[in-house]
Amino acid sequence: MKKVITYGTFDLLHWGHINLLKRAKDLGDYLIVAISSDEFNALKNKKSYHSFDNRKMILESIRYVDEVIAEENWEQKVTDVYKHNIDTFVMGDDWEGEFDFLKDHCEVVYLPRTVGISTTKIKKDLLKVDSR
Ligand code: C2G
Repeated sequence: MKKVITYGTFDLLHWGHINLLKRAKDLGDYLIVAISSDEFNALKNKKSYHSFDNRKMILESIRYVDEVIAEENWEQKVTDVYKHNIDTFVMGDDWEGEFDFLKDHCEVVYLPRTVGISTTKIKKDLLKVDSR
C-alpha cells in the first residue's frame, strides 16, 4: 500500500484544496492529511475561521482523505514519514523546494497550485460584498 501525506491549514475548504487532495490521493492508495493546529497556525501568522477540530471533521468527510493527523510544528515531517510509513510527500508548488530535505526520506512531489481561488480571496471577496 502506497502511503501519501500532505500538510496544510485547509481553512474555508474550497475547490483548490479538493484539487490538491484528489491529485495527492491519485499518487498512492492511502492519503494522510496533517492539519495545522490552531497553535501552529499562530506560528504561521494564520488565524483560521474554523477551529482545528472542525477543520479535522471536514477533512475526514472527504472521499480522498483516509486519515487526518495534527500538524503541531515545522519539525515533525521527517518523524511523520517514518511513524506513518510514508512513501510520498505532496504539497502545492507555492512550497516548491521548501521541503526538498525530505527527499532523503521519501518521494517529494510539488503539484501545480489551482489558480483563481484561495482562502484569502474568499475572505476579501466576502468583505467586498458586505461593504456594498
Ligand atoms: N492549494 C492549492 N491551490 C490553491 C490553494 C491551496 O493547491 N488555490 C494547496 C496548497 O499549495 C497546500 C494545500 O492546498 O498544499 C493547503 O493549503 P493551505 O491550507 O493554505 O496550507 P498552508 O498554509 O500553505 O500550510 O507545513 C506546511 C504548511 O502547513 C502548509
